[in-house]
Amino acid sequence: MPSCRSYIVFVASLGAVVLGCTAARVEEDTAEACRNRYDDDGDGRVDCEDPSCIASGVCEVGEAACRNGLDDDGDTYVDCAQRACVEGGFCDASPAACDVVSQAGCLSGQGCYAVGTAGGGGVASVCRVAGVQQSGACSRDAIASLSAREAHPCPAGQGCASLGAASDGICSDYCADDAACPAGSMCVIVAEGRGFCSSPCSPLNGSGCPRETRVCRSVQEALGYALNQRGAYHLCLARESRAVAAPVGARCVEAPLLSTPASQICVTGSLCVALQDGALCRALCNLAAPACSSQTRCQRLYPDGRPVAFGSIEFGACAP
Ligand SMILES: [Ca+2]
Ligand SMILES: [Ca+2]
Ligand SMILES: [Ca+2]
Repeated sequence: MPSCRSYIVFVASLGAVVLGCTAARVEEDTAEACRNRYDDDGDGRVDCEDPSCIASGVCEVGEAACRNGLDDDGDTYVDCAQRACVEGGFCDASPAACDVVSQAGCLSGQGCYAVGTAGGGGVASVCRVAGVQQSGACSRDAIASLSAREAHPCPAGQGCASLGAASDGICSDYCADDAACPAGSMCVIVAEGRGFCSSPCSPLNGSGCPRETRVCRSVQEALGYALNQRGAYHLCLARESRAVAAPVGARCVEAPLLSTPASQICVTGSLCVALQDGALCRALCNLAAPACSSQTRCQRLYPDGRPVAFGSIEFGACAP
């Protein structure tokens, strides 16, 4: 559809006088005008880029369109997955009674994330624009300083899991039980009713982590996590965190809390086990196929029968 302005030029070249047209104001606020890929009102903004199109019902911007669960402009991006909704301030992070496991309770394009888990206090969650780092690296410090409109690094359904007091973590699936986690992984409960799926990586050699920059670290217990019922779990972590981890033979903390320094958590391939010589990092071994140094042998970690299993492998520790 030609604008009034171009119509004037065309007619004027024929010597015609078109007074009626110069008086008419062309608006860009109807469904038709807001979908024609044309700057109808000549203000430099085309279709849905023009705020006057908000009321047209075909644009994805504005309070109503950004919260209706619909792809109003047909570009496949719904609500807060639409940049205009975020940039318009319609998707600011806000505390919400959303559920991190089911992801119910937030707008499309947002994720439900747990906040303030340190200390195991009440259940707090927030709706925030969802990120794209599927099983990728994340930083708890960086998340804590995000502005209201910035996206969480992790996609909806994942949170930033890290060991001890470390900030560097990995985007990991939220879960309520093991059934929600991939094979070889288990749900590590960190607060009432929710946790993270551990990484299905090998505690012996670290294989199975998504990228070379990750290491597989064993953790026996976290808040509310019972070793004697569930075995050990493992997380893929940034490689840097290995530098400050406790080596085999070092003193360690058997049941690390969120506040436990990484230097007291055992390196990949070992587990903190308290025997007569104290709580030390012990090299793990496969009880069915042991490989220990000559001074040690592969022993069941807990003689009372508590299993330390991961997937189908039951582990022991190389001990004198
Ligand atoms: Ca238009
Ligand atoms: Ca919408
Ligand atoms: Ca859209």
